Amino acid sequence: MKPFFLKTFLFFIIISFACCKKQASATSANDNVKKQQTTIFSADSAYKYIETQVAFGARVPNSTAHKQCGTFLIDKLSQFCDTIYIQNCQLKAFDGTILHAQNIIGSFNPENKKRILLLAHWDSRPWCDAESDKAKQQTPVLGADDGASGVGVLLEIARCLSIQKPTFGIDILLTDSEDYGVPSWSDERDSQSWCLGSQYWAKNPHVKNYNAEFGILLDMVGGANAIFPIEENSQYYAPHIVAKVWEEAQQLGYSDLFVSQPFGAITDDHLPINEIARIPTIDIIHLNNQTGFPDYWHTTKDDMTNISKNTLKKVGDVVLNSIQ
Ligand code: AHN
Ligand code: ZN
Repeated sequence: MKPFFLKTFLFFIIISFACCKKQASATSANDNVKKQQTTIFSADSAYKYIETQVAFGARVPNSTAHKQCGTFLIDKLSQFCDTIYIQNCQLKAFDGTILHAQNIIGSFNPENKKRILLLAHWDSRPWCDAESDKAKQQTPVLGADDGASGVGVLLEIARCLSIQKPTFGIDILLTDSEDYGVPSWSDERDSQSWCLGSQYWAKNPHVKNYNAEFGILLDMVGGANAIFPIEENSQYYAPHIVAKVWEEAQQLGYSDLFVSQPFGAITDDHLPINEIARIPTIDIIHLNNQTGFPDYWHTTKDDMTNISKNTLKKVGDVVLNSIQ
């Protein structure tokens, strides 16, 4: 009896070990698959982040929608990043209005000296001054593309990075009060009236002596018919980053969007980052040689109907691949 018991006992021990081992290896294989799959940039997810921002209404500084959207963005970035910095400031607009502004920064590996900066503006413009119909000009811009699209792509990138942690530092800077520049009906032309939040950040970075190897600004990156030619200030200040990003796009087969043609120089958030913070920074922005900015730009038509998941996916892939 005894040897039989021993044999049965040993048999079960061996069988259970074999089962455990099999189970363990199956689990780890699953984990790998899951990890690879979940770090893929999801255009559906980016689209939802844009939809949520737009649902608050126009995010004009000092408005309720602006405040509510700020809370949403802080909440999302806190979910994905290692550290969050909130930079509250009062900025004076060209017309003397005091804007209660908020730059929001989410960081990965905040202690790492090697850093990359990704940015987009989250405010929307107080006036549809590109409308020909005067009655519509006082309406604020909903900014599905102009504001929400860049932020939506960056939130989705943050989600990807929270799953597959980068080995270096990444900062996601959501700038405020980019779009409070002098309206087109005014005779005044003041380039300093734009990009107030990024001007403030460049003079007062969230971390003392902040530096990054390079920066990428996303502005109007969701349009269905978007193309991204090479913006001239980007080429002037950061030619090596332009080359790297457009090359990455070509390798991914996205040269239909990332066209290797120069376009004029644009005043945008990358200017203070280049000129004041001295971080070589490019602007990925929807520009067209024939029409300039998209036709819905600074009009009541800048809503979700223009947003294309196809464009979001391509921009997301290019940026994610350019920072790896
Ligand atoms: C100017 O019109 C001077 N700059 C355009 C920057 C901008 C506004 N991007 C989106 N909205
Ligand atoms: Zn704008």
